[in-house]
Amino acid sequence: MIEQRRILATAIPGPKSLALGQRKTAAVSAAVGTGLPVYIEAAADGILRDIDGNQLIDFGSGIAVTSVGNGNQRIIDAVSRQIADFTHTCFMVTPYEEYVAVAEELAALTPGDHEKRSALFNSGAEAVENAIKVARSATGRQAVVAFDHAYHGRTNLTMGLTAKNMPYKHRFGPFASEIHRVPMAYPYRWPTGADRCLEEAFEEFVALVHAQIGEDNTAAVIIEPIQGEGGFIVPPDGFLTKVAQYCRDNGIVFIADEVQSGFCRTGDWFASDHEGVVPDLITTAKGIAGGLPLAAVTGRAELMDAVHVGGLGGTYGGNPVACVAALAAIETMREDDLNAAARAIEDTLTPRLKELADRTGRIGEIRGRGAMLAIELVSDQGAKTPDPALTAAVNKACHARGLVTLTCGTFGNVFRFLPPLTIAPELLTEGMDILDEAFDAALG
Ligand code: PLZ
Repeated sequence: MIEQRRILATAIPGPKSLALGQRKTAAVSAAVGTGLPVYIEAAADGILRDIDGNQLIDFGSGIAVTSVGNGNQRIIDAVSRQIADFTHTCFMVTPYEEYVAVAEELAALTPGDHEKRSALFNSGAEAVENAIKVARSATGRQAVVAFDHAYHGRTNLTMGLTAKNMPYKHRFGPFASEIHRVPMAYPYRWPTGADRCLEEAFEEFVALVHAQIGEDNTAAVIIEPIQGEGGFIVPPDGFLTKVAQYCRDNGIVFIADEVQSGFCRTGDWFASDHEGVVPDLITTAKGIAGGLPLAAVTGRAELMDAVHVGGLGGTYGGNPVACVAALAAIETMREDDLNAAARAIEDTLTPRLKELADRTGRIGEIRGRGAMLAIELVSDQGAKTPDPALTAAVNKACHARGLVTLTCGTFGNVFRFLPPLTIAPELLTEGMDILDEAFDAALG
């Protein structure tokens, strides 16, 4: 077991990581970037240990994946047992219980008490693609509505749904047709002010679908209940409810992409739970299986069963090793009440972020829920001018001090916090001390 403390044994990155970096350059496509190029050899709970003996505090969870803690013992045990039993048959060829058990858990945990079905896949993007396939097949309609600042993946269809050009879409077109974009309810940057955001964003959405697409042509509306890569944008309370109701009234499938926000991250099982929204389809991945590749589409039985037999699948989707990891992760979330843990993380971080905002005057907004929190950095609070340079400098200063941090946002000016939900409180506090230092260093 790795001791839960930060150790700086060398400069970051250290000599062994730098040497591996050279091998990487010679062997791995330059297109695959690395945010903090220390090479990891072991991890436990809130600490990652690199090959130079540095121990870093994990505020990223591998982008919201290792929510149940790095090196979770339940997952190690379940996966070890499963690997010894069998690793693969392909569920479409000869099925196994673990896949069915994950689908049962998804039916029980996702919002709504209607009859549900699931299909399992390997990545978030694949889940999103399949949710769109289900919506189109079930409705016989083609158009899909996505929001400004959305992120849904890097495959062709999901690139089209994703809003941001760099680095996701640049030079990768043409993109799939029948994707329409509408403004996101982004209170901090709503042109007429946060107070008017809810009503006006909803009105614009309705008007746009009516005038430019036609309700009857619209198969699905897809939204992240809290946007992830786009900047941890939280729509005003009531927005998701209104959009979901509008979809219901117009026979449109409402898809919540909870790939990043799901599985206790926000202090609820799903971010949709916060205002009691019941999506028709919900996509999950990341935190579902503690680091093993698994994703799912879960939704109304009449939609999921509308697709012809054999219409959904894939060689590895719902791999048994990934499935037992998911069952172990879900058991951990339930037994150890990781929703409460996520809320406790919010309670620890928020006052520190408020202090930092007051002290520096460079934080335009603190937002998010549970252990999905972010600060938006600006050079001028009045003009709300995004400050991607400061964001990058703070990020770099955190890395140099052994804190693994991530940025995001359409304008590259959002600093996000996604620690494992099991992280020790002392590491959280130490991480916040480092963030303070990093701001001081970056602001000179
Ligand atoms: N939907 C809401 O957040 C993945 C992307 C990192 P995959 N987000 C991290 C990167 O730069 O590639 C994500 C998400 C939401 C879909 C996805 C896609 O999930 O498992 O990366 O395909």
